[in-house]
Amino acid sequence: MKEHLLKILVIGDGNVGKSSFVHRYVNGQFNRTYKMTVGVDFSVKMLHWSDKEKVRVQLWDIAGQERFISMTRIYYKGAVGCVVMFDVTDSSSFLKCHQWKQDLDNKAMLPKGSSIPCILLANKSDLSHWAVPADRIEMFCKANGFFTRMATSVKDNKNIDEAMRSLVKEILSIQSSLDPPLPKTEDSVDPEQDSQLSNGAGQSCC
Ligand SMILES: Nc1nc2c(ncn2[C@@H]2O[C@H](COP(=O)(O)OP(=O)(O)OP(=O)(O)O)[C@@H](O)[C@H]2O)c(=O)[nH]1
Ligand SMILES: [Mg+2]
Repeated sequence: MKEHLLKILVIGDGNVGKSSFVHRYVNGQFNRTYKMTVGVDFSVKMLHWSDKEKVRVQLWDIAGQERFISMTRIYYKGAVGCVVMFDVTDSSSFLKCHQWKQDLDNKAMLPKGSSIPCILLANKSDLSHWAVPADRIEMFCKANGFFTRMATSVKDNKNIDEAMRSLVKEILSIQSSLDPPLPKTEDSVDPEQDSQLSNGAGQSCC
């Protein structure tokens, strides 16, 4: 069984729902009261990704309040994926995503220098008074190098697992394209070629 350890950052302005997102994803719970993150919080979730692979998702929930910004960027190093989140009812948190993404691209990159895969999450989609139109979110996502975007509601448990699964899938696909191929020996067997050995590995199971 192969185990992947993925350091994933969760960034965005204060009060957008980052800690709530992590808490929902890891513990399946939602809390209405706001408790500001100071510095960074860590959480881990283990995924049984396939018959042959486990993924240890290590989430770094970074404080979004302005006063912590100078100290939190040091935590970006070694990250292989990122969630950038804003609150759909707060247009300034959406505008700030540009800065969050630029900062990320300056401070964290993949071994060959390309930017780390990043998903844009429009959170609090359960609230009716959206301040950012969906077409603007889509344009921003394409123009700023996010591989995709999703509307989430931590409160209603909407698209939480889906967003993380999509990010993990993207990270693993990038990592496998960066890995040097193993040298083939005379008697090595390619499971893709051998239908008797093929067991559907690669499909997500959770
Ligand atoms: N209606 C609604 N409220 C949410 C949602 N997600 C989070 N909240 C609320 O938003 C507030 C802020 O959530 P947090 O998760 O603490 O925000 P944060 O982004 O971690 O903030 P910082 O730690 O300061 O960076 C809390 O009161 C949550 O209950 C959501 O999807 N819908
Ligand atoms: Mg927080």
